[in-house]
Amino acid sequence: MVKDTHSTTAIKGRKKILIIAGSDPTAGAGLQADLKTITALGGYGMTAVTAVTVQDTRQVKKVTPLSADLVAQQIAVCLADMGADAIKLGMLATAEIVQVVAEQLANYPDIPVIADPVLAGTGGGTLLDGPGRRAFMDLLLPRITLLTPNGPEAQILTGLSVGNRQEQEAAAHKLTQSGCSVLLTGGHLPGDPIIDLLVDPSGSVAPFVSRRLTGRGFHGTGCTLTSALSVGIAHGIPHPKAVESALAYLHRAMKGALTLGAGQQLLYSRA
Ligand code: PXL
Repeated sequence: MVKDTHSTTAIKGRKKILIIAGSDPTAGAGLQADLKTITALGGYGMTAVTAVTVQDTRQVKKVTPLSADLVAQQIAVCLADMGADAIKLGMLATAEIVQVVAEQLANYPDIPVIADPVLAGTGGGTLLDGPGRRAFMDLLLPRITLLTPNGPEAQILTGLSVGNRQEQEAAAHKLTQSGCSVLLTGGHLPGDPIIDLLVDPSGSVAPFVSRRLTGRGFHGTGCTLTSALSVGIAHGIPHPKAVESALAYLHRAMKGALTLGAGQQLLYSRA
């Protein structure tokens, strides 16, 4: 009898995560960073590509969104055939893509959604346009389980200034009003240590304190942190513990960062 080598691979304990994000050819950010992180942490990542960027370690040179219909189809086939324990959102590029992502997610209300509101690249370039930002707030935010903005992103999404710890907390509270938990990272605020704040819709606030790592600038920190979080949440780990583990992974990847190009360093960690 011929042994079936295709259908027997168990993924017991290995969580499936659908990544909906853009491509970064340096593989430092975007869906490549997401896949590397999820794989390193023992998950299985699937990808629905939203856009192709052309960038090196210094700057974003070009951004080309895919058609919203193509994005919707990638999501639909993965979820119908394979299912997912969590969905991780990164760069969404346009209002049309935001809308079809919201429509697809509405078919799977029980899957947790962890979202990095990617608005601009670390190397410049608009990664979600103005109408996309409004659609994100109106259509997607209410469906998100945990949102992970940095200071500038929170500032744009709320219209509030995020220049100090009190403002960071106020902006996070405002974002939770649509029902999601928020991890508002503090790396853009001056000083050492960095304080990231986890705020949930009930109003509870948990600070996470880390030493600031210096270097030539790190590419893909938001993608890596959010993907690591999505693995913890796929396992059903409570948010504070998932944040602690994801930050530990992020710091390992920052400490192991590689200097491969002329610009920012690329995060690297095997686990
Ligand atoms: O780090 C945010 C980000 C997300 N996704 C893509 C990117 C970037 C930053 O450059 O290129 C595709």
